[in-house]
Amino acid sequence: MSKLFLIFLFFSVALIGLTQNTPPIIPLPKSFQPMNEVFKLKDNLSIGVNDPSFEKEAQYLQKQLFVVKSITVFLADNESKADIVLKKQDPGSKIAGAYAMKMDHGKITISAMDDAGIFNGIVSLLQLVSMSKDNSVSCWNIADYPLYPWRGFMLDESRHFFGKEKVKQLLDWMAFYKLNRFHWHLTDDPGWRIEIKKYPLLAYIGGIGNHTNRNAEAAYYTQDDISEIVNYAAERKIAIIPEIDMPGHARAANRAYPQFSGGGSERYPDFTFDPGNEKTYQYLTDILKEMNVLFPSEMIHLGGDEVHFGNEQWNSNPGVKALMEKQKMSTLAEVEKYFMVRMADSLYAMNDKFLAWDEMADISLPINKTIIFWWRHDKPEQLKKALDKNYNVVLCPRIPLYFDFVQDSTHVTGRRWAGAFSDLQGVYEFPGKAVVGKARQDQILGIQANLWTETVGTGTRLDYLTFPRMSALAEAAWSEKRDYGDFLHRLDRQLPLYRAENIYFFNPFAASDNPEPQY
Ligand code: TNX
Repeated sequence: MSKLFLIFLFFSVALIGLTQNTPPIIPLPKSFQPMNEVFKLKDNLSIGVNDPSFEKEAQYLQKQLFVVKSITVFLADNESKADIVLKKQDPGSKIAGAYAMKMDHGKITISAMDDAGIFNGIVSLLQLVSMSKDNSVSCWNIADYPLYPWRGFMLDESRHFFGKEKVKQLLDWMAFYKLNRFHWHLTDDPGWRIEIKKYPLLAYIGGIGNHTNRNAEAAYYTQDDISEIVNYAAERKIAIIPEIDMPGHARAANRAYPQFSGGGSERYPDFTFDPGNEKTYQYLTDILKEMNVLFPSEMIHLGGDEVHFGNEQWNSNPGVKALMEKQKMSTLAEVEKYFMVRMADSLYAMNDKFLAWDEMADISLPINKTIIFWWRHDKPEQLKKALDKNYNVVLCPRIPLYFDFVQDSTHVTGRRWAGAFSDLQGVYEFPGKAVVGKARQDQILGIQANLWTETVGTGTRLDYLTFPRMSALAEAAWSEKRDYGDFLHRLDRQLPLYRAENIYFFNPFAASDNPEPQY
């Protein structure tokens, strides 16, 4: 960065500092008003609820006040005398997750009609608390609701496995930023990361290896681990959506159970499951049944991407040939569709929604049980197709929402697309005006960033690619009105929180602070 630019940055940040009248909260609330008072946080304050359904949220707040500030408050049995009240009451918006917060020196009241709303209010309060000095919390009156119901983050743990503690830390930060969907990419070519009781070799053998070391010791989540993480996420109002990628990206599974492998090409041997073997459908459905038990979100992502990478051998597979004849199919693309429709039916039969990458916009399925993820930023026609077919869509285009792409022109490890990458401002301003026309807006469930991990072998690098872009993602998903300068100012104030947690983040104000880590 040039000196001149730094001087410019310094003065613009200083200027914003002088005129700053937004609360130190990311994502920025819809409307707010400074109260010019402080609420003094101290031991022996009490939290009350006017509805027993908010007791879990009261406990969460109690616990976090202790974690963040070592302050012990208690739960009151009478809300009328409590200092902090969680109230079932119309917050002024009917949107799910809406809340209002009123604060003065003697009392804080968070009101909402649903527990997600109460939780969102608690998170705003906790951000103010984290920013407070001497436990004097600045008071704001806030009325707030999210722009999108789907505010997602995806982690690929097949390419590299990070484990329970890292995932919990990510869930903590997601909650801090009001992100509410964790998409967990648990299977792919390098490794299968979830225990399936009926097919134990998936974890024992499929779990061996990763993208950089094919002999790495088996790494996977047991079903107990999964339940622990699902509960941890639920406490933070985050739904977990697991992904079992099929019919392609299936090499790890195929190493464990080669009898269901059928496909591949010279470059990608054993890349797909065998759509020409009737038993494959039962096998995969059995796996999905266990997933359905483990994940209460009632939706499973079945991938469906990049099948053409390695389905060449379907041409010579006798089972596939027989299937094509029987079903009167003439192309491999039809076989792919046939396979996915059958697997989607398995999910529908369990009352789960079918989620898939944008390749699957080509098939026609019940629109209220299907969600399409638009990822190919270079194929806007695929997004248009999904919308024209009336599907609900999550937007996660590579540029700017793939976090394995670099975020700064000087970075060398990580992806680019014809030179383009995913910088903080690009994430912040997404989707902008042009991506989706007004008429189709209500089919957009939300936005999601995807962290693929071919180039992410350590927690340090995971941090670096995630922070601070996760904060920009959060504001893009929550707040309709955006002001990048004001956002940067609020972000700057949060950097000490990253440091306090030993997060190795990219510092957009002083890139040399933390050099780019390699793999
Ligand atoms: C494409 S996104 C993929 C992933 C890779 C990613 C790397 C998608 C549906 N498929 O398998 O990890 O690019 O950026």
